[in-house]
Amino acid sequence: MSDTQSAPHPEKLNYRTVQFLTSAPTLAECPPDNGAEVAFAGRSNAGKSSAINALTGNSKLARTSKTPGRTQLINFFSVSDQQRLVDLPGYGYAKVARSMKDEWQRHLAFYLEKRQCLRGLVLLMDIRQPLKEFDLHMLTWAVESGLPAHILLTKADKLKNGPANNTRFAVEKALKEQGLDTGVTVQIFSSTKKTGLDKLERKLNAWLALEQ
Ligand SMILES: Nc1nc2c(ncn2[C@@H]2O[C@H](COP(=O)(O)OP(=O)(O)OP(=O)(O)O)[C@@H](O)[C@H]2O)c(=O)[nH]1
Ligand SMILES: [Mg+2]
Repeated sequence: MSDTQSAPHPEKLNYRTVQFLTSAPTLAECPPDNGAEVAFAGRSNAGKSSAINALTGNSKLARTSKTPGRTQLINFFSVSDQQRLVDLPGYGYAKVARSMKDEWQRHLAFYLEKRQCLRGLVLLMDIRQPLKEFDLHMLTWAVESGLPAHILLTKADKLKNGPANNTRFAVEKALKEQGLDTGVTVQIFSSTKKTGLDKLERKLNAWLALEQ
């Protein structure tokens, strides 16, 4: 898969000192649109908040839950005063009222389309259920918008190495076949076992580099 254009040796950022910045219910309430930002998106329960916690080594930073739909606001975390991680509300949560669902998706779409400082999208999918309808929708949007995307096949601890790798190959193949592989990379990930954390960090370092 083609990798994204980025500085050859981007600065290694320290994710251990990441702090919660703010929660925004709408685009208007997001922090100033400057510097560089990477958003974590994915279906409800895919493990977005857990991935941010694993990355930062802070299990209490982003709220996780067994109840899907825990993250309902756009949550911002600062890596530095010019670099942020964003925990987006999960999509596909069936138990909230239709009107509320539409409302979130509207804000999500607004954020994705209007945010100038957005450098890349980390798209999380449960390795046991990859490439669902909304994942494809997000990827299509990212590819068409020229926004690089990095797929985390999460909860890889639920599978043995062989099946996990086979899923990764199958996902890469499916993306290629659907013309969704431009600027898109795929990796295996587990927040519980910390699998693939170094790879994710390298991707974030490249995307968040300020001299791009
Ligand atoms: N086994 C395993 N469970 C995980 C992993 N990552 C997350 N989980 C579990 O999956 C559930 C959902 O995780 P969250 O991180 O809250 O998911 P989310 O994508 O932020 O969900 P929403 O905020 O609802 O969109 C929790 O019960 C987590 O403990 C993982 O790597 N392995
Ligand atoms: Mg969450």
